Amino acid sequence: MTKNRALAEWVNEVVELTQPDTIQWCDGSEQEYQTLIEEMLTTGELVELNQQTHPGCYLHRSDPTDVARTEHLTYVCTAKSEDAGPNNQWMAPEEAHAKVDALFEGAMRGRTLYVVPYCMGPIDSPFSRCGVELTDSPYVVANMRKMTRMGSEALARIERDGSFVKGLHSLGDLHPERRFIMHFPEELAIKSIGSGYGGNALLGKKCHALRIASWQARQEGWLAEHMLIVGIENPQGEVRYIAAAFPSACGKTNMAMLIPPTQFEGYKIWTVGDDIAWLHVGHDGQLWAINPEAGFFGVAPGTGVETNPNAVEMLNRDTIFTNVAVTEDNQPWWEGLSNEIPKLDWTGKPYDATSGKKAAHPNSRFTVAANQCRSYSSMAEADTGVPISAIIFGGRRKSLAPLVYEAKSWAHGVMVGASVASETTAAAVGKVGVVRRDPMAMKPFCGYNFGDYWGHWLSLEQRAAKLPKIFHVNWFRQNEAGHFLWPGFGENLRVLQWVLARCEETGDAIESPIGWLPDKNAINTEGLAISPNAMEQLVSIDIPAWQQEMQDIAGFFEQFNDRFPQQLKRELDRVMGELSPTAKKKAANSA
Ligand code: SAT
Ligand code: MN
Repeated sequence: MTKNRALAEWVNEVVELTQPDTIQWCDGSEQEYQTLIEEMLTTGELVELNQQTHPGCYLHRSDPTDVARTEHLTYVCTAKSEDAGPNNQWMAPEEAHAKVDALFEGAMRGRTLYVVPYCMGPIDSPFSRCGVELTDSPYVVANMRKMTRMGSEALARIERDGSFVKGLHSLGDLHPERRFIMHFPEELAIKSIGSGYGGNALLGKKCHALRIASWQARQEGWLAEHMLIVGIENPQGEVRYIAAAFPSACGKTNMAMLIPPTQFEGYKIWTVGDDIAWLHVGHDGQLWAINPEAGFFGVAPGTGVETNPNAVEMLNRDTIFTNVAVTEDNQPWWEGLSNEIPKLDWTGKPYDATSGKKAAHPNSRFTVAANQCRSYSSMAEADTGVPISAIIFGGRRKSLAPLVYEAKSWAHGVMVGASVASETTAAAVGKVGVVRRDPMAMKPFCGYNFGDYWGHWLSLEQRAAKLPKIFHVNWFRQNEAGHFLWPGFGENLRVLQWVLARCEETGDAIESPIGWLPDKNAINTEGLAISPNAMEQLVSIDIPAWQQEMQDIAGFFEQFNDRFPQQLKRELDRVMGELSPTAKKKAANSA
């Protein structure tokens, strides 16, 4: 089945352990995909949607206890616990292997074991990395085919390179008490059992392309980040690329597919990726990014013709929906798509609109090949990746964080990224809307100690001559009445325009202790119904609140002890000093 000895031996070991009835080596062909779909239609794992309006579209209703990532069951298993850091749950590798292997024992009896070779990134790019997922879920195989370059070509590359990440997955009995997502970065291995949900089960995504890859990236001198990549073409035809990190379900897919406001004639947006970026230092000293994925696993609710018309259009065919509702005529439906009242809710029961419950699960998803998106960039397939002009960090914050500000230096930018906080969303199990620190939007995804990770970020300055500028944005600021101050969506291009102007040393800015804020009229608000008062609120800072915030950040950093880089400590002290008037006065007196 393969010339690669390590792969053949590992498959044999897994077969012995899990006892599947059949083994299927996946080639990634259309025919193979169609056969899988037909099998799942027979077993009920998929139901057919309206094939007239949505050809090739199917719905998967997951187990109701298996609808999001389970961070409390996700572990990083390094030999030393300090290497996983306080940002991860840790288990000793032997213990973790023993624990999950006991659950894998005989787990595939009566099932098929699918061998899924995949490549993260363009098949011939030197930046791409391969993996093999062994799974007993045909839903996972079908999703991996949309999300990655899966099949024969990936296997050929594995046989050429000789290396791959080993991912073992089984649905197990789907019981939350027997659900674990274990990462062994030192062995380049993943073992996941008891869940069929995207981030837990499509192992190429968060498990490989973020947790394992971030570890590999540190060793090899690059970065694996939770970032979208978008190209902005101006009327002169010049394209600049931005990479932006936001926590899950904060609108990365919408931003990656943004439609320019009507006033921005001649502007075009090119989608390179919506979730993950792998960044390398090029020979020219710039950061170059590839999107390791080949598809979108996006949040359905809130995706509508107003918020993301490109997405709505791409979802009209060849899409796998998970946990959405369906209409009277069997079309997929979710909150924010239309005013129609759906017939069935996400569990398949008749929907009662008076119940006050949502019809689609708030974390319901679509899986679709990236090339179905009208704005998909041809550069997404380029082996070199795209050069990054700016890095943006953002969170969901009702208050405090201004619409946008620019870090004063690379090291300051790393501190800004390290102190990102956001209100939690439905993408992970747990309470929604609580503020938590989510450094670089990587809290659930960094495969090693954040202290070391920030040190690695800082070290790029020695290795890259032309690093991008770093910014922080907050699209989610609210006024006292709880209304969003900024319209968001396509209008965010107005902010990106200032960001790019800053990169070209043209945008007007005012220095503040937390960074450079846009000058009063620096953001183009032409044609936008926004009051000068709201705009003022959006680009100003509340000093006492920021002093409190910096105290909080300092407290958060304390847990990283001696792994916390001194350079970040100096940045923190500098910002705190600038925020404190007494410190300023003292400095002035001594000058
Ligand atoms: O973890 S998933 O990839 O399923 C979704 C997300 O949290 O971004
Ligand atoms: Mn994500």
